[in-house]
Amino acid sequence: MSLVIDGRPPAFASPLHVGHPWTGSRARFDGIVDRVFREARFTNDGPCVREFESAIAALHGTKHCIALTNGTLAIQIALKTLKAEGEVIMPSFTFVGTAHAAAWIGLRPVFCDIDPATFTMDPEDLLRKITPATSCILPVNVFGNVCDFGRIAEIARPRGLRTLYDSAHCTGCAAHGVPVGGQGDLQILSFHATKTLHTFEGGAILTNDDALADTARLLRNYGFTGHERVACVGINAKMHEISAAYGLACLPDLSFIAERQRRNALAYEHGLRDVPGIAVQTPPEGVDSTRHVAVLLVDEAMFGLSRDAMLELLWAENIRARRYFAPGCHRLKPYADTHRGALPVTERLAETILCLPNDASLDAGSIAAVCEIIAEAGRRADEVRMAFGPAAHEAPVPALTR
Ligand code: T4K
Repeated sequence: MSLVIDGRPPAFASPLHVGHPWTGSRARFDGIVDRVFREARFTNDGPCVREFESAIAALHGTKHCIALTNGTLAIQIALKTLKAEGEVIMPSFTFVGTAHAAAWIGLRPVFCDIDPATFTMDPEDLLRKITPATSCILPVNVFGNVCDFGRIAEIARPRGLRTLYDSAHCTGCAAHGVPVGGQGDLQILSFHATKTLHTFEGGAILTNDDALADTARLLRNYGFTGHERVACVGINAKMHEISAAYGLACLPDLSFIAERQRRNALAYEHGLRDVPGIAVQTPPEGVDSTRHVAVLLVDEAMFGLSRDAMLELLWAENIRARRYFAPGCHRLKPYADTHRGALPVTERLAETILCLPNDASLDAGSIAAVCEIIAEAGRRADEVRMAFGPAAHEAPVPALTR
Protein backbone atom coordinates (compact mmCIF):
# COMPACT_ATOMS: atom_id res chain seq x y z
CA MET A 1 0.00 0.00 0.00
CA SER A 2 1.20 3.54 -0.73
CA LEU A 3 1.58 6.41 1.73
CA VAL A 4 1.72 10.15 1.18
CA ILE A 5 5.55 9.88 1.36
CA ASP A 6 5.39 8.04 -1.98
CA GLY A 7 4.20 11.25 -3.61
CA ARG A 8 0.50 10.45 -3.90
CA PRO A 9 -2.13 12.96 -2.65
CA PRO A 10 -3.29 12.76 0.99
CA ALA A 11 -5.54 9.79 1.74
CA PHE A 12 -8.40 12.14 2.67
CA ALA A 13 -9.35 15.04 0.42
CA SER A 14 -10.70 17.07 3.35
CA PRO A 15 -9.43 16.96 6.95
CA LEU A 16 -10.66 14.28 9.33
CA HIS A 17 -10.87 16.11 12.68
CA VAL A 18 -10.86 14.92 16.26
CA GLY A 19 -13.91 16.78 17.46
CA HIS A 20 -15.93 17.05 14.24
CA PRO A 21 -19.27 18.34 15.55
CA TRP A 22 -22.60 16.57 15.18
CA THR A 23 -24.64 18.46 12.59
CA GLY A 24 -27.42 15.94 12.08
CA SER A 25 -30.20 17.61 14.09
CA ARG A 26 -30.62 20.71 11.92
CA ALA A 27 -34.28 20.32 10.88
CA ARG A 28 -35.43 19.78 14.47
CA PHE A 29 -33.27 22.74 15.55
CA ASP A 30 -34.86 25.05 12.95
CA GLY A 31 -38.31 24.23 14.33
CA ILE A 32 -37.27 25.09 17.90
CA VAL A 33 -35.50 28.28 16.77
CA ASP A 34 -38.74 29.41 15.06
CA ARG A 35 -40.47 29.08 18.43
CA VAL A 36 -37.69 31.05 20.17
CA PHE A 37 -38.10 33.89 17.67
CA ARG A 38 -41.90 33.84 17.88
CA GLU A 39 -41.73 34.19 21.65
CA ALA A 40 -38.74 36.61 21.53
CA ARG A 41 -37.31 34.97 24.63
CA PHE A 42 -33.58 34.61 23.97
CA THR A 43 -31.93 34.21 27.37
CA ASN A 44 -32.28 34.54 31.18
CA ASP A 45 -33.74 31.20 32.22
CA GLY A 46 -35.96 30.81 29.17
CA PRO A 47 -38.16 27.79 28.33
CA CYS A 48 -35.58 25.98 26.15
CA VAL A 49 -32.96 26.18 28.90
CA ARG A 50 -35.45 24.89 31.46
CA GLU A 51 -36.52 22.01 29.23
CA PHE A 52 -32.89 21.17 28.43
CA GLU A 53 -31.96 21.20 32.13
CA SER A 54 -34.80 18.80 32.99
CA ALA A 55 -33.78 16.44 30.20
CA ILE A 56 -30.08 16.48 31.17
CA ALA A 57 -30.87 15.93 34.87
CA ALA A 58 -33.13 12.97 33.95
CA LEU A 59 -30.48 11.50 31.64
CA HIS A 60 -27.87 11.60 34.42
CA GLY A 61 -30.18 10.60 37.25
CA THR A 62 -29.64 13.79 39.23
CA LYS A 63 -32.15 16.11 40.92
CA HIS A 64 -30.64 19.27 39.47
CA CYS A 65 -28.98 20.48 36.29
CA ILE A 66 -27.89 24.11 36.01
CA ALA A 67 -27.13 24.99 32.38
CA LEU A 68 -24.23 27.37 31.81
CA THR A 69 -22.26 29.18 29.15
CA ASN A 70 -19.49 26.58 28.90
CA GLY A 71 -17.71 23.87 30.85
CA THR A 72 -14.94 26.18 32.08
CA LEU A 73 -17.42 28.59 33.69
CA ALA A 74 -19.25 25.56 35.06
CA ILE A 75 -16.05 24.58 36.95
CA GLN A 76 -15.69 28.14 38.26
CA ILE A 77 -19.30 28.44 39.39
CA ALA A 78 -19.04 24.99 40.98
CA LEU A 79 -15.83 25.89 42.87
CA LYS A 80 -17.44 29.13 44.07
CA THR A 81 -20.56 27.20 45.10
CA LEU A 82 -18.40 24.85 47.17
CA LYS A 83 -16.56 27.86 48.70
CA ALA A 84 -13.25 26.37 47.59
CA GLU A 85 -10.16 28.20 48.73
CA GLY A 86 -6.42 27.62 48.78
CA GLU A 87 -5.41 24.46 46.97
CA VAL A 88 -7.49 22.32 44.64
CA ILE A 89 -6.05 18.92 43.75
CA MET A 90 -6.60 17.78 40.18
CA PRO A 91 -4.86 15.50 37.68
CA SER A 92 -2.29 17.14 35.44
CA PHE A 93 -3.62 14.94 32.64
CA THR A 94 -6.61 17.07 31.63
CA PHE A 95 -7.54 19.90 29.31
CA VAL A 96 -5.84 23.07 30.52
CA GLY A 97 -9.31 24.58 31.03
CA THR A 98 -9.68 22.52 34.22
CA ALA A 99 -6.58 24.13 35.74
CA HIS A 100 -7.27 27.60 34.34
CA ALA A 101 -10.79 27.59 35.74
CA ALA A 102 -9.40 27.21 39.27
CA ALA A 103 -6.40 29.53 38.81
CA TRP A 104 -8.54 32.28 37.24
CA ILE A 105 -10.55 32.61 40.46
CA GLY A 106 -7.48 32.73 42.69
CA LEU A 107 -7.19 29.05 43.63
CA ARG A 108 -3.96 27.08 43.37
CA PRO A 109 -4.11 23.96 41.19
CA VAL A 110 -2.06 21.14 42.70
CA PHE A 111 -1.42 18.37 40.19
CA CYS A 112 -1.47 14.70 41.00
CA ASP A 113 -0.72 11.58 38.98
CA ILE A 114 -3.11 9.21 37.28
CA ASP A 115 -3.92 5.53 37.10
CA PRO A 116 -2.14 3.93 34.12
CA ALA A 117 -5.22 2.01 32.95
CA THR A 118 -7.97 4.64 33.24
CA PHE A 119 -5.88 7.86 33.05
CA THR A 120 -7.98 9.20 35.95
CA MET A 121 -6.83 10.52 39.34
CA ASP A 122 -4.63 8.08 41.28
CA PRO A 123 -6.23 8.10 44.76
CA GLU A 124 -2.96 7.15 46.45
CA ASP A 125 -1.15 10.11 44.88
CA LEU A 126 -4.14 12.27 45.82
CA LEU A 127 -3.52 11.28 49.46
CA ARG A 128 0.10 12.38 49.16
CA LYS A 129 -0.91 15.78 47.76
CA ILE A 130 -3.37 16.77 50.52
CA THR A 131 -2.11 19.59 52.77
CA PRO A 132 -3.81 21.84 55.35
CA ALA A 133 -4.41 24.29 52.46
CA THR A 134 -6.45 21.78 50.42
CA SER A 135 -10.16 22.56 50.23
CA CYS A 136 -11.37 20.66 47.21
CA ILE A 137 -10.63 17.64 45.02
CA LEU A 138 -11.26 17.96 41.30
CA PRO A 139 -10.98 14.55 39.61
CA VAL A 140 -11.54 14.29 35.85
CA ASN A 141 -13.51 11.47 34.23
CA VAL A 142 -11.28 11.79 31.20
CA PHE A 143 -12.46 10.40 27.83
CA GLY A 144 -15.44 8.88 29.69
CA ASN A 145 -13.13 6.62 31.77
CA VAL A 146 -14.60 7.10 35.20
CA CYS A 147 -12.64 7.59 38.44
CA ASP A 148 -12.61 5.35 41.48
CA PHE A 149 -15.60 7.18 43.00
CA GLY A 150 -15.68 5.02 46.15
CA ARG A 151 -12.03 5.47 47.08
CA ILE A 152 -12.10 9.21 46.36
CA ALA A 153 -15.16 9.60 48.63
CA GLU A 154 -13.39 7.58 51.36
CA ILE A 155 -10.47 10.02 51.19
CA ALA A 156 -12.54 13.22 50.90
CA ARG A 157 -15.29 12.70 53.51
CA PRO A 158 -13.34 12.22 56.75
CA ARG A 159 -11.09 15.16 55.85
CA GLY A 160 -14.00 17.50 55.12
CA LEU A 161 -12.86 18.02 51.53
CA ARG A 162 -15.40 18.88 48.84
CA THR A 163 -15.41 16.92 45.58
CA LEU A 164 -16.16 18.37 42.18
CA TYR A 165 -15.97 15.95 39.25
CA ASP A 166 -14.97 17.32 35.87
CA SER A 167 -17.16 15.12 33.65
CA ALA A 168 -16.76 17.31 30.57
CA HIS A 169 -16.40 14.12 28.48
CA CYS A 170 -19.18 12.15 30.13
CA THR A 171 -22.59 13.22 28.84
CA GLY A 172 -24.51 9.97 28.48
CA CYS A 173 -21.82 7.81 30.16
CA ALA A 174 -22.55 5.29 32.93
CA ALA A 175 -20.59 3.10 35.33
CA HIS A 176 -22.00 -0.24 36.47
CA GLY A 177 -25.42 0.75 35.21
CA VAL A 178 -25.46 4.09 37.08
CA PRO A 179 -25.27 7.27 35.00
CA VAL A 180 -22.22 9.42 35.68
CA GLY A 181 -23.54 12.58 37.30
CA GLY A 182 -24.60 12.08 40.91
CA GLN A 183 -21.17 11.36 42.38
CA GLY A 184 -19.33 13.84 44.62
CA ASP A 185 -20.78 17.17 45.72
CA LEU A 186 -21.05 18.53 42.18
CA GLN A 187 -20.18 17.45 38.65
CA ILE A 188 -19.74 19.51 35.54
CA LEU A 189 -20.45 18.66 31.89
CA SER A 190 -19.28 20.38 28.72
CA PHE A 191 -21.50 20.79 25.67
CA HIS A 192 -18.73 22.25 23.52
CA ALA A 193 -19.13 21.67 19.77
CA THR A 194 -16.54 18.87 19.91
CA LYS A 195 -18.48 16.84 22.49
CA THR A 196 -20.87 13.91 22.05
CA LEU A 197 -23.87 16.11 22.82
CA HIS A 198 -23.28 19.76 22.06
CA THR A 199 -24.92 23.17 22.21
CA PHE A 200 -22.16 24.93 20.14
CA GLU A 201 -20.74 26.17 23.46
CA GLY A 202 -22.27 25.14 26.75
CA GLY A 203 -21.84 23.47 30.09
CA ALA A 204 -23.76 22.41 33.15
CA ILE A 205 -23.51 21.61 36.83
CA LEU A 206 -25.20 18.45 38.09
CA THR A 207 -26.05 17.79 41.73
CA ASN A 208 -28.50 16.07 44.08
CA ASP A 209 -28.03 18.76 46.73
CA ASP A 210 -30.85 21.35 46.81
CA ALA A 211 -28.84 24.02 48.64
CA LEU A 212 -25.82 23.73 46.34
CA ALA A 213 -28.11 23.89 43.30
CA ASP A 214 -29.76 27.07 44.63
CA THR A 215 -26.36 28.68 45.18
CA ALA A 216 -25.10 27.72 41.71
CA ARG A 217 -28.26 29.21 40.15
CA LEU A 218 -27.74 32.44 42.08
CA LEU A 219 -24.09 32.69 41.09
CA ARG A 220 -24.75 32.22 37.37
CA ASN A 221 -27.09 35.24 37.34
CA TYR A 222 -25.36 37.99 39.36
CA GLY A 223 -26.78 36.73 42.64
CA PHE A 224 -30.25 38.11 41.76
CA THR A 225 -33.06 36.93 44.04
CA GLY A 226 -35.51 39.46 42.60
CA HIS A 227 -35.45 42.39 40.18
CA GLU A 228 -33.78 44.67 42.70
CA ARG A 229 -32.47 42.19 45.25
CA VAL A 230 -28.95 40.74 45.06
CA ALA A 231 -27.91 38.12 47.61
CA CYS A 232 -24.24 37.68 46.73
CA VAL A 233 -21.53 38.52 44.21
CA GLY A 234 -22.41 36.64 41.04
CA ILE A 235 -21.52 36.65 37.38
CA ASN A 236 -23.20 36.10 34.02
CA ALA A 237 -22.73 32.42 33.16
CA LYS A 238 -26.17 31.70 31.68
CA MET A 239 -26.77 29.42 28.72
CA HIS A 240 -28.87 31.17 26.07
CA GLU A 241 -31.92 29.82 24.29
CA ILE A 242 -30.28 29.09 20.93
CA SER A 243 -27.68 26.87 22.56
CA ALA A 244 -30.36 25.08 24.57
CA ALA A 245 -32.43 24.74 21.38
CA TYR A 246 -29.62 22.85 19.66
CA GLY A 247 -29.16 20.70 22.75
CA LEU A 248 -32.88 19.84 22.68
CA ALA A 249 -32.70 19.13 18.97
CA CYS A 250 -29.75 16.73 19.48
CA LEU A 251 -31.07 14.88 22.52
CA PRO A 252 -33.26 12.44 20.51
CA ASP A 253 -30.12 11.55 18.50
CA LEU A 254 -27.88 10.97 21.53
CA SER A 255 -28.28 7.16 21.63
CA PHE A 256 -27.56 6.97 17.92
CA ILE A 257 -24.48 9.22 18.25
CA ALA A 258 -23.16 7.22 21.22
CA GLU A 259 -23.77 3.89 19.49
CA ARG A 260 -21.97 5.04 16.35
CA GLN A 261 -19.00 6.27 18.39
CA ARG A 262 -18.83 2.96 20.29
CA ARG A 263 -19.08 1.03 17.05
CA ASN A 264 -16.28 3.15 15.53
CA ALA A 265 -14.08 2.61 18.58
CA LEU A 266 -14.55 -1.15 18.21
CA ALA A 267 -13.65 -0.85 14.51
CA TYR A 268 -10.38 0.88 15.49
CA GLU A 269 -9.70 -1.87 18.06
CA HIS A 270 -10.34 -4.52 15.40
CA GLY A 271 -8.37 -2.74 12.65
CA LEU A 272 -5.29 -2.17 14.84
CA ARG A 273 -5.32 -5.38 16.89
CA ASP A 274 -2.43 -6.97 14.99
CA VAL A 275 -0.24 -3.85 14.72
CA PRO A 276 2.77 -4.33 17.03
CA GLY A 277 3.29 -1.44 19.43
CA ILE A 278 -0.17 0.09 18.95
CA ALA A 279 -2.84 -0.33 21.64
CA VAL A 280 -6.34 1.13 21.67
CA GLN A 281 -7.32 2.22 25.19
CA THR A 282 -10.60 0.64 26.26
CA PRO A 283 -12.91 1.83 29.05
CA PRO A 284 -12.61 -0.02 32.36
CA GLU A 285 -14.84 -3.05 33.03
CA GLY A 286 -18.46 -2.00 33.64
CA VAL A 287 -18.00 1.51 32.23
CA ASP A 288 -20.34 2.50 29.45
CA SER A 289 -18.39 5.33 27.77
CA THR A 290 -19.57 7.16 24.68
CA ARG A 291 -15.91 7.14 23.48
CA HIS A 292 -15.99 10.53 21.76
CA VAL A 293 -12.32 10.13 20.84
CA ALA A 294 -10.45 6.96 19.93
CA VAL A 295 -7.39 6.77 22.20
CA LEU A 296 -4.18 5.07 20.99
CA LEU A 297 -0.98 4.34 22.85
CA VAL A 298 2.15 4.16 20.73
CA ASP A 299 5.04 2.06 22.00
CA GLU A 300 7.91 3.43 19.93
CA ALA A 301 10.25 0.50 20.60
CA MET A 302 7.73 -2.05 19.34
CA PHE A 303 6.11 0.04 16.60
CA GLY A 304 9.42 1.25 15.20
CA LEU A 305 8.24 4.83 14.91
CA SER A 306 7.76 7.58 17.47
CA ARG A 307 4.28 8.85 18.28
CA ASP A 308 5.27 12.27 16.93
CA ALA A 309 6.59 10.98 13.61
CA MET A 310 3.35 9.06 13.15
CA LEU A 311 1.36 12.16 14.06
CA GLU A 312 3.10 14.08 11.29
CA LEU A 313 2.42 11.33 8.79
CA LEU A 314 -1.26 11.27 9.77
CA TRP A 315 -1.55 15.04 9.35
CA ALA A 316 0.10 14.77 5.93
CA GLU A 317 -2.63 12.23 5.11
CA ASN A 318 -5.22 14.80 6.33
CA ILE A 319 -6.00 12.78 9.47
CA ARG A 320 -5.83 15.48 12.15
CA ALA A 321 -4.96 13.29 15.15
CA ARG A 322 -4.30 15.10 18.44
CA ARG A 323 -1.99 14.62 21.45
CA TYR A 324 -4.68 15.24 24.09
CA PHE A 325 -3.49 16.08 26.82
CA ALA A 326 0.26 16.41 26.23
CA PRO A 327 2.40 17.66 27.85
CA GLY A 328 0.18 17.69 30.97
CA CYS A 329 -0.86 20.89 32.76
CA HIS A 330 2.13 20.75 35.12
CA ARG A 331 4.44 21.32 32.16
CA LEU A 332 2.55 24.30 30.75
CA LYS A 333 4.03 27.77 31.27
CA PRO A 334 1.57 29.14 33.84
CA TYR A 335 2.05 26.12 36.12
CA ALA A 336 5.51 24.69 35.39
CA ASP A 337 7.43 27.04 37.70
CA THR A 338 5.38 26.29 40.80
CA HIS A 339 4.72 22.59 40.24
CA ARG A 340 6.69 20.26 42.54
CA GLY A 341 7.15 16.49 42.38
CA ALA A 342 7.26 13.78 39.75
CA LEU A 343 4.19 12.58 37.84
CA PRO A 344 5.66 9.53 36.10
CA VAL A 345 2.43 8.03 34.73
CA THR A 346 1.32 11.39 33.33
CA GLU A 347 4.76 11.98 31.78
CA ARG A 348 4.77 8.57 30.10
CA LEU A 349 1.22 8.93 28.81
CA ALA A 350 1.90 12.41 27.44
CA GLU A 351 4.68 10.92 25.33
CA THR A 352 2.70 7.99 23.96
CA ILE A 353 -0.94 9.05 23.62
CA LEU A 354 -2.58 9.83 20.31
CA CYS A 355 -6.27 10.61 19.83
CA LEU A 356 -7.90 9.70 16.55
CA PRO A 357 -11.10 11.12 15.07
CA ASN A 358 -14.22 9.38 16.29
CA ASP A 359 -17.55 10.99 15.60
CA ALA A 360 -20.88 9.69 14.47
CA SER A 361 -20.40 10.82 10.87
CA LEU A 362 -17.26 8.69 10.40
CA ASP A 363 -17.84 5.68 8.15
CA ALA A 364 -16.33 2.21 8.36
CA GLY A 365 -14.30 2.72 5.17
CA SER A 366 -12.55 5.79 6.60
CA ILE A 367 -11.69 3.98 9.83
CA ALA A 368 -10.32 1.02 7.86
CA ALA A 369 -8.19 3.43 5.79
CA VAL A 370 -6.80 5.14 8.93
CA CYS A 371 -5.93 1.75 10.45
CA GLU A 372 -4.25 0.59 7.25
CA ILE A 373 -2.13 3.77 7.09
CA ILE A 374 -1.01 3.23 10.70
CA ALA A 375 -0.18 -0.42 10.02
CA GLU A 376 1.76 0.50 6.88
CA ALA A 377 3.61 3.26 8.76
CA GLY A 378 4.81 0.60 11.20
CA ARG A 379 5.89 -1.73 8.39
CA ARG A 380 7.77 1.11 6.66
CA ALA A 381 8.96 2.80 9.83
CA ASP A 382 12.45 3.58 8.51
CA GLU A 383 11.10 5.46 5.48
CA VAL A 384 8.50 7.36 7.51
CA ARG A 385 11.14 8.28 10.08
CA MET A 386 13.35 9.65 7.33
CA ALA A 387 10.48 11.82 6.11
CA PHE A 388 9.00 12.90 9.43
CA GLY A 389 11.14 11.78 12.37
CA PRO A 390 13.74 13.84 14.24
CA ALA A 391 16.16 13.31 11.34
CA ALA A 392 13.85 15.42 9.19
CA HIS A 393 13.55 18.25 11.73
CA GLU A 394 15.64 20.33 14.03
CA ALA A 395 12.89 20.26 16.64
CA PRO A 396 11.73 16.72 17.53
CA VAL A 397 8.16 17.80 18.30
CA PRO A 398 6.54 19.51 15.32
CA ALA A 399 4.39 22.61 15.77
CA LEU A 400 1.23 21.57 13.99
CA THR A 401 -0.98 24.30 12.68
CA ARG A 402 -4.76 23.99 12.88
N1 T4K B 1 -12.60 19.84 31.23
C1 T4K B 1 -12.18 19.00 30.28
C2 T4K B 1 -11.66 17.66 30.70
C3 T4K B 1 -12.26 19.34 28.93
O1 T4K B 1 -11.83 18.49 27.98
C4 T4K B 1 -12.77 20.61 28.59
C5 T4K B 1 -12.85 21.01 27.20
C6 T4K B 1 -13.20 21.46 29.62
C7 T4K B 1 -13.09 21.04 30.94
C8 T4K B 1 -13.76 22.81 29.35
O2 T4K B 1 -15.03 22.76 28.70
P1 T4K B 1 -15.49 23.97 27.71
O3 T4K B 1 -15.30 25.26 28.44
O4 T4K B 1 -14.65 23.89 26.45
O5 T4K B 1 -16.95 23.69 27.47
C9 T4K B 1 -11.18 21.53 22.48
C10 T4K B 1 -12.43 22.16 23.03
O6 T4K B 1 -12.48 23.54 22.78
C11 T4K B 1 -12.64 21.90 24.48
O7 T4K B 1 -14.02 22.06 24.71
C12 T4K B 1 -12.27 20.49 24.88
N2 T4K B 1 -12.33 20.29 26.30
C13 T4K B 1 -10.87 20.17 24.42
C14 T4K B 1 -10.48 18.76 24.75
O8 T4K B 1 -10.83 20.29 23.00
P2 T4K B 1 -9.10 22.54 21.27
O9 T4K B 1 -8.47 23.88 21.35
O10 T4K B 1 -8.24 21.35 21.23
O11 T4K B 1 -10.18 22.49 20.08
P3 T4K B 1 -10.03 22.81 18.54
O12 T4K B 1 -10.59 24.14 18.25
O13 T4K B 1 -8.65 22.50 18.07
O14 T4K B 1 -11.05 21.74 17.97
C15 T4K B 1 -10.66 20.40 17.73
C16 T4K B 1 -10.93 20.07 16.29
O15 T4K B 1 -12.32 19.91 16.12
C17 T4K B 1 -10.51 21.16 15.33
O16 T4K B 1 -9.23 20.96 14.90
C18 T4K B 1 -11.52 21.08 14.22
C19 T4K B 1 -12.72 20.42 14.85
N3 T4K B 1 -13.82 21.37 15.03
C20 T4K B 1 -13.84 22.16 16.14
C21 T4K B 1 -14.85 23.06 16.30
C22 T4K B 1 -14.88 23.95 17.51
C23 T4K B 1 -14.78 21.45 14.07
O17 T4K B 1 -14.72 20.71 13.06
N4 T4K B 1 -15.81 22.34 14.23
C24 T4K B 1 -15.89 23.14 15.32
O18 T4K B 1 -16.85 23.92 15.46
O19 T4K B 1 -10.09 22.42 22.50
